Amino acid sequence: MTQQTSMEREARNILVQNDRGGYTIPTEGLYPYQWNWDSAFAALGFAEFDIDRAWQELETLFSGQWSNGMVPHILFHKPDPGYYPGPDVWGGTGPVPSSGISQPPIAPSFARMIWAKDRAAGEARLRALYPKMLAWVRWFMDWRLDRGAVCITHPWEAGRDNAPDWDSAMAMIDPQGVGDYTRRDTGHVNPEMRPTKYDYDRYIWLVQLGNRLGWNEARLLEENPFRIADPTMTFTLLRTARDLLAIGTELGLDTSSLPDDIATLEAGAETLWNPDLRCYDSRNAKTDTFAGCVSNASFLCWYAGIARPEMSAQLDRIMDAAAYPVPSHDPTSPKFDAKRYWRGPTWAVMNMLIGVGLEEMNQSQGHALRDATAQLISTFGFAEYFDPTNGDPAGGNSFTWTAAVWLAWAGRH
Ligand code: 9WN
Repeated sequence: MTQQTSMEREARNILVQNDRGGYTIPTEGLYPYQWNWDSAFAALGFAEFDIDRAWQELETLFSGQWSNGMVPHILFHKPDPGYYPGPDVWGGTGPVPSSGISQPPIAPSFARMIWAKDRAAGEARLRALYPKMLAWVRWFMDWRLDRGAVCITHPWEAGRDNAPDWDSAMAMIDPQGVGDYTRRDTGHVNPEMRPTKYDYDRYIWLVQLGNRLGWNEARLLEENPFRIADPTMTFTLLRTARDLLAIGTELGLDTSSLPDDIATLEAGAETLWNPDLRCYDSRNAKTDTFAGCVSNASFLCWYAGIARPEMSAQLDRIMDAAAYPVPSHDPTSPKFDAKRYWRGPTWAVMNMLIGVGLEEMNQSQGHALRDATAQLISTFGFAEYFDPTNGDPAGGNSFTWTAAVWLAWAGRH
């Protein structure tokens, strides 16, 4: 009990210390701006002790929405030399200096969770956010579908930067002319825990391409060689569409597009089913080939309201194979790397999304996953991510989303 109380205090302090006035940075130094899906977690964490601040986080995120509906993955509210690539490299075209890509659309689903804690006073704020959230869904549906599944156009868009899912597509990019640049991330954390230079050259090359094309989605569709239908985006957008339908129905708002969107995304999710792997997988939309990766994103199916016995069996296998589940990549795969970011480490945020889905669908592993995540954070701290073989904390520390996961989910038994 005492331990829980001190953990809770520490988690709140992390959110308060990372608060930059209306938005929360993921961690001091490494990530000095507002990130899209990190902010959704921050909002949920704040909702446990400062509901006004929770809504404000989401409102600030949507203040950066572009006129085409896209909500950027980074909002550069105040310049900071500690992060590369900054606003000048991106050349975002929205109302706030920003990147030119999006991130997993979890904010609308989290807005619904926050509303559940603030029904009366929160209604007006949710009503104001609703058309913006709907426009974001429209942008994905208009520009990012492949056979109904949602595609990313940059590895950073899925939030799983160097996942093995993208390896073959990354190998098709020749980052010629990318020029010299200085990474900042490797000055903040151990380079062995970060993506390689091979990856970074391609990340920056893709940013330069988007900037050159003015982030015009029609032109990017033709010219960008990187287009992957991904379970992170597909499952989170499907859930968001379901949550917006529920919100809109209850508040008497326009929901007319959502039933069709949900049917499209449900069909799209099935195009990510890899029968050989017996798992949801990433699919290269340019070549229509599977990556062959059991990742933590594969297990977001329940979060999207989809259950399959094969996925329960996969999760049992993966939970047995890792001391601290859920690893971002299958520990039995030769590409597994326990410390390198999205190629093996366990992320509390993904555990929460997976666990919430499991619990809502009454799957038995939900409880075990919540307990394992609580044990991981209480033993090893509020790290960015963890080595799944021994729990070693890795990446940045005093991390906003890990603190938020504690407050909103893992620390609540
Ligand atoms: C690029 C902020 C973000 C997360 C991502 C995570 C990492 C950025 C980076 O940090 O990505 O967007 O520079 O490595 O992969 O999921 O949102 O915490």
